[in-house]
Amino acid sequence: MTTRARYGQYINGRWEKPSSEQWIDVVNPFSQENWSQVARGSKQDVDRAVAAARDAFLDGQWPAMTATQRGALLRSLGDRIAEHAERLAEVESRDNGKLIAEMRAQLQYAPEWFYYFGGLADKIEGMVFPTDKADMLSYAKYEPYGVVAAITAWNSPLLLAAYKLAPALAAGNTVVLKPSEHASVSTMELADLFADAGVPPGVINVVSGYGHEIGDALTGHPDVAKITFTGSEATGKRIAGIAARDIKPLTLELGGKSANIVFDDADLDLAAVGAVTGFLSAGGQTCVAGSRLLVQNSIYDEFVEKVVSIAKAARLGDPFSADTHIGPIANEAHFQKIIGYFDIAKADGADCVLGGRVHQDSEIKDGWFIEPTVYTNVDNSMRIAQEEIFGPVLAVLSFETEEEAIRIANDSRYGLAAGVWSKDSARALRVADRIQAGTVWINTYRVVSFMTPFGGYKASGSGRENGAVAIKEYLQLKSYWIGTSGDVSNPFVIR
Ligand code: TXE
Repeated sequence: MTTRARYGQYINGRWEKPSSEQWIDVVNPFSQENWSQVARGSKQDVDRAVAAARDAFLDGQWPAMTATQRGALLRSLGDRIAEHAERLAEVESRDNGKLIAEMRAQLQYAPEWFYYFGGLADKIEGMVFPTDKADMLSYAKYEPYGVVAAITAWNSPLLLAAYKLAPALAAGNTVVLKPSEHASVSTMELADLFADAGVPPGVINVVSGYGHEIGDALTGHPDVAKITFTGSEATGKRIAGIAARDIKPLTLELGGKSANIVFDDADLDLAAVGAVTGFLSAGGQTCVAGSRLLVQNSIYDEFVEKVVSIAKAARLGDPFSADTHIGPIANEAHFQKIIGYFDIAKADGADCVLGGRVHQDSEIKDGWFIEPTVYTNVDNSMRIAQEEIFGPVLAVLSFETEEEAIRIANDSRYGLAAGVWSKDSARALRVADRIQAGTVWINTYRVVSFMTPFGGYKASGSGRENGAVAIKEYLQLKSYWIGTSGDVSNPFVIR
């Protein structure tokens, strides 16, 4: 895989050095080698990127394109991503330590966002209203906002970028995209494909750098008209403060503490795999992690045993090896955060029945590895049941009745997703209806699609990504009145 020693920032269709002339080392979480550098962006770089996006929105090739031409351009970008999927997946694995199998699946899937929203670009229909006023015509049409600031997290950089870029561009906006400082390279490699796909200069700009150094400059920039963000609740709140101050529309996806509920009438073998999917896929570094497992009392011991026996067999190792189930934690700060929860769980009185420690293995010399960890006898008020750990850590709770399961599941500040396992479909639907979450999976877990809306209730976020509704996040409605009678006789009374 060929990568560059240094990645500048992609502004107005050109690669530019950061004005600070400073760089951030890119670390491989498995080998802990520095393998590249990305620009440490500054306010000046953000200002240049936003100016390029503003100019591209107002004038030139982009606003001159029809929606049909924009759609074709998006499909062409999807094709370029499909051609380079393997290489982009390798870059992501090297950058964030997630399994090559996972990143390959994501990159092979990402083009669908560009095909789907490319197809939608020229199907954004306005409306004509009936009117109670004689000699008036009233209609409305959707218009793009202008410059969109799109900020992504390190766990799935390009899939998250696709969630944002495809609808934002289909709607006719221009974009300044900022990947996480922990995994920027794949987004930079993506930028290399823009010109070839026919994206005019300035329509998509990519700036890199530390969120705490350039985040406010980007979200608070007066020429940024809309913000879309995936990341932590703390950063989401900060951005929401800026959006409130500046009256900017906002789409937020902030992770969660999703409940995976297993009833005693479930197919327990299937549910056990679902429970492991919930907390171990992507090493738990996924916003939809089913990190709270709620198990009905009558099957509690039997079910925990099943989950532990699958989790115990998970192989930790090189994310590029086909045998590996769990790769390293993506970065050192995050590794330390997860480890911190072991003491918290102990102090709160949870029982650790698996893991609870850093993984030691003579074959893995470096790498930030944490063993699959399962806590039982967890009370929902404990911090491991309330806080997003974002690692391979499961809190198992018990419940007696349906009512109790619903109460515990909803006793969370978050509401991104949930799972319900039961062979009784009436029960499963009844419970799903009462769960306060943006997605509920029944007898399955961690399924997403470009066609199905995704987003959070409560502190998990606002707005929706994916599905046709997502394009509305990037559009505003303009109403028109046309007087056909020529009567403007009384200027002092509303008509
Ligand atoms: O998030 P941050 P981090 C959760 C997870 C994880 C925790 C911290 O619990 O342990 O967040 O991860 C940019 N203005 N999730 O530190 O800081 C930053 O540069 C604008 C859940 O990586 O929120 C990066 O591009 N932007 C999540 C992005 O925000 C700012 C996925 C996310 O980083 C900024 C990842 C600012 N002031 C972590 N400060 C999910 N929803 O799936 C930082 N950023």
